[in-house]
Amino acid sequence: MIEQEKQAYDESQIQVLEGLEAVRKRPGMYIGSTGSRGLHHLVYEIVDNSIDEALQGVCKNINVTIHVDNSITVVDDGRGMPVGIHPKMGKPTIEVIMTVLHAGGKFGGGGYKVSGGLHGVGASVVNALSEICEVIVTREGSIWKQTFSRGHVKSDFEKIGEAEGHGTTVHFKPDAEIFEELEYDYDTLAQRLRELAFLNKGIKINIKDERIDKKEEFCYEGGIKSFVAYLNRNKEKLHEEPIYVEGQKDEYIVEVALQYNDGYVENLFSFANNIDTVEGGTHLVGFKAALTRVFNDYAKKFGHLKESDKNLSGEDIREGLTAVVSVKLTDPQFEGQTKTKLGNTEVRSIVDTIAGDGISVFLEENPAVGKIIIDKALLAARARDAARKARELTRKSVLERTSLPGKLADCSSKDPDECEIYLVEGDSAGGSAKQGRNRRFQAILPLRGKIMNVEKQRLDKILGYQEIRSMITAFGAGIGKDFDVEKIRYDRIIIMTDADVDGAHIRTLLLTFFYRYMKELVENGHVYIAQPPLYKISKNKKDFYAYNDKEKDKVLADIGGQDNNTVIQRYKGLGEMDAGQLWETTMDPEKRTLLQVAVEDAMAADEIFTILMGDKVEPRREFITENARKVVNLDI
Ligand code: 28F
Repeated sequence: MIEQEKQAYDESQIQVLEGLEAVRKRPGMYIGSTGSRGLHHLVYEIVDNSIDEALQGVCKNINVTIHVDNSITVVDDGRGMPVGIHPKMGKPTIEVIMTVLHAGGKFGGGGYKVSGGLHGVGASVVNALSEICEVIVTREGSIWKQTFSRGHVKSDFEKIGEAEGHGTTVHFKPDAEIFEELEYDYDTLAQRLRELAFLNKGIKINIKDERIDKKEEFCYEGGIKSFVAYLNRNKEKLHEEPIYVEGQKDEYIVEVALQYNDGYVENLFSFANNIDTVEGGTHLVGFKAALTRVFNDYAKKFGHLKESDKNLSGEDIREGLTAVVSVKLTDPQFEGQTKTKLGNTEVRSIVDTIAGDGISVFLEENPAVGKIIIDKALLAARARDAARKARELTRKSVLERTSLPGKLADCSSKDPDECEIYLVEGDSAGGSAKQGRNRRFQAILPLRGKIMNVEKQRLDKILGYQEIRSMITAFGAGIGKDFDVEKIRYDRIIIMTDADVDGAHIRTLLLTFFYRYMKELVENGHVYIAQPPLYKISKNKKDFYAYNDKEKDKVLADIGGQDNNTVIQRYKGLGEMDAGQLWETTMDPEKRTLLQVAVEDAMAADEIFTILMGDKVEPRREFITENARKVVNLDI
């Protein structure tokens, strides 16, 4: 009998080592990447265990500390990990949790595990990928400790003292053998911790950075209602308080919060078990269906819409809407390309019913707010009709092919994969670009004057603008909800503007337009920014180009310093370069550098565009001051 048990123990031991070795061999499989993302993911895995405790109502405080050596400590005041011997494994439960892959799920024993990072793999993965990992548990009057390294036990589980209270502390230092990037970014962690505090009302989450002596506390009694208020903080609100609905059916907890602003974009964010469901899913479908139905019923009932009128479309009703939908369920099914789409079919009707009932009660009780929202949706419907007509015209002209914009110098190749289009500020630079280009695969579209600020206009107005129409027809992929990135005629869309304030402004306007109306263009990495040189340095009939001050100094050093024969020209605009120079410095694929435009996430992008292009001056000043380094010469 004893023999047998011993054998079982050995087998499980072997499995354990194999399990965590697998994690070290292919870390990407467990935490997504070994870059900065994966590094931050380790923190989320540990914090998720604390959040699970909080969701059971037995933990109120979570503290996260970034230490000077970029190690992390997470402390919670939950019950503390169990300190007994694990009955099946015959060793301390803490050791099992820390060294057995997926222990959290497997040993759950009916435990209510709803939290979980994208990969939901738990503390053992963090242990496997850390050079130091220490666990301290306080419960039942004692303090217990065990330490690990790279998945292996380093010191046995032992009692190290006595104390009142209860809770778990995990301290870890990511393994330099595994991670390419070891430095934690305060803002990245703070943003996710703030989000978790919004998504789990009442929990107090502290973050402290000992490297820079910075700290913040996140605690929102209002939960996602506060989240929506926060998302709208830089916008003009149409009603004071966000609408908030919560409800539960069986094991499903549903919360929605929404508030309208005077803008034209919809900002919907959905979460399942605290995971950002970027691809949406059944919870979002249920919410949208409820919103459309309830507002149409309301509009008819109160005479804003006649019985014979056509219904308002979902899109019209969502214009200017900021909303958060959050569901918690025991067995979430994640689907989609990035496993961020909630698939549970039963969730659709549950959210539909709870959200629908709640919102109609709100409207009955707040008819003034209801009217404001309906009025806006009616305007949106009218504008959308006008936009559809305008769009049909643009689409027809695309089909006819005769009417590519007159100013476009198209390329001869028709293979989108090799084609690129330069959007060039001004006719004169446009002229040089046309002369200098490789006409086989490079198209040039000069843009004259200013591009309109699409953040302040509805689509019908935007479509009336010639420069915008030129881009739509040239790209050939439609706009707005018709936009189909597969139809794009150029793989690379390259913005080429002067390196001055106006150039930066035009660039921001174009990026705003692309992000709001051709989002996949940005998301799929089709948008680039050309990098024209800042200086030309000439000496003894030879020309050198420098793209920043540092390079200029290097060039000067390389050519033996500055003397009477040296001429340094600082380019003020593209127009100062002739066709040959423009090709050589900025357009020749062999020599140029392009900056590819990327967006980290929708929430951050919306914030940036709202601040940079919106009406409020104060947040813009703040943003530019705070991000001065990031937005060099992006002067709005
Ligand atoms: C800093 C990171 O990991 N906190 C945790 C608990 C509490 C329990 C627990 C954790 C039970 C069956 C596995 C205590 N008492 N913070 C944390 N706090 N894990 S992790 O249980 C582990 C599971 O198998 C806990 C009663 N039930 C659960």
